Amino acid sequence: MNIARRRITESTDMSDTVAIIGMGRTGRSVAKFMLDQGRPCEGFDENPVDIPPDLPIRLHIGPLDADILSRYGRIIVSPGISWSHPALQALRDADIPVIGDLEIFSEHFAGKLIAVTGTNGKTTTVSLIETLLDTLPDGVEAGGNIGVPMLDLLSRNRPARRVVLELSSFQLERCRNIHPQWAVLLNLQPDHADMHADPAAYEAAKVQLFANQGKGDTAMLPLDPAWDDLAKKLRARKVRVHRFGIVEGKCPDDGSLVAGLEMNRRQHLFWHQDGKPKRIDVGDIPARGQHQHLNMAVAAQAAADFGVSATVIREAMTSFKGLRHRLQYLGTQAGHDWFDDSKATNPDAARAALTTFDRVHWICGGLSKGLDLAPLGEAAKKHVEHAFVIGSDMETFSRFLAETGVPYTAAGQMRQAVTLAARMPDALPVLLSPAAASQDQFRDYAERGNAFASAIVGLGEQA
Ligand code: UMA
Repeated sequence: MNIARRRITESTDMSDTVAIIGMGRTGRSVAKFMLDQGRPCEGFDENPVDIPPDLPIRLHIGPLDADILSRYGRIIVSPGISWSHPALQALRDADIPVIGDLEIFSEHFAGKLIAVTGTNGKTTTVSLIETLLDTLPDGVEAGGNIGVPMLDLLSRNRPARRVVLELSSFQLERCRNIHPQWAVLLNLQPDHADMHADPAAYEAAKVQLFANQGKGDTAMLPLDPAWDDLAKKLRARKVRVHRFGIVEGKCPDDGSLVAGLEMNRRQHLFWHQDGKPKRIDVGDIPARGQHQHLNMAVAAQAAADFGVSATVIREAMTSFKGLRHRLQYLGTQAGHDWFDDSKATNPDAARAALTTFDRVHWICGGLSKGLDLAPLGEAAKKHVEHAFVIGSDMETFSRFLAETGVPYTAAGQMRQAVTLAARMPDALPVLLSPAAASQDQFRDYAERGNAFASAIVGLGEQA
């Protein structure tokens, strides 16, 4: 198909109209923003959708057609539609720009942008940054992958002057012009392998975060040597580069590590403020897990860089109990402590959760997205007493557990897994940390976590 030629000969002129692909939260937010800007819009979706009556746009339901889309002046696509969808690929092959809402946000936002990406821990970090920066006179608004579509933040009567965005690789890969004043890449683990062409494409999308940074901007990168090259390139562009991570003993004086965890006899979370390290004893932090503490150190550094006082940061860190479905303590029932880490949708997140326990009963499984479970092996062997497998990829998980030598039961459904775990004769905690996506049995990870919690409540009712 020669899209370019068809575009020229096509008689209907849609060059002033915006094509919005995907009419979920993002699509509806883009439509509202564009209509407010006086741009006519039409919506495209491959599934039937309900559009609110205050969004007067023409809808096209059905398979996406690159030829039709190529007639529109701008094509804005939602993050959940694969970048390699044949229609999007055909458009890009014909040099027709396809962008996401982040590109439009970056065109219009004139305030200070703090951007957070990474495979795991984004929402915790963004939520904490939001809490901390909200104590400043201009406050802050949070949006992006965290749930509030980013253009909604600009549609308000008084647009935010400071915004913190949680950005997924899908949002980053369809944007070229993002320019955050403060940006962090938390970590990069294999995930969303099903949605990206290859791991290199996933990494390229995440690194896009820093592409337009320059003098006066801050980039925060993990201490891992894998990021040394990027750090060097950014420094050459006069970007202020912070590294964060875990250090044995005290953090070095030379500024090479600005935030993270000090592993002394007692562990400390630290960040730098006014040129000096500030510390909190990890024992004073209610949230569990080294990975959570690292995210908290990053948030503390962001807050310090934007002028939040050390006292406020300290108060926030020592009262933060963690977010729902992220290693959340649900209480004691049937002689066990129960922890909901339903948000652990990939092996690395589950590994981080397992390592925060000495021994644990582990509820795992779901949609494994083709991810390799092997990196979980050591943690499973060391920390799991017995595993209960749920979800559609039970065979994959069962094979992995058998090969690792971890005793397991194929439970199938959440309620069954909870009932079986409750009957274990010891008093070990029970952890739901699936290492897999939820959409085989649930709408999303939140619904999976809620099903876990209600099954635990059900135990009390049976007793
Ligand atoms: N659709 C198609 N064709 C497809 C796929 C989807 O037409 O091939 C249509 C669907 O029928 C639906 C619409 O696209 O009507 C949905 O678009 P979407 O999946 O982009 O969902 P939104 O409601 O716009 O939500 C998106 C993010 N979703 C994804 O990236 C999958 C939300 O992140 C985000 O909060 C929201 O924008 C606001 O910015 C959620 C998420 O699961 C939390 N993110 C992933 C994650 O965290 O792992 C990346």
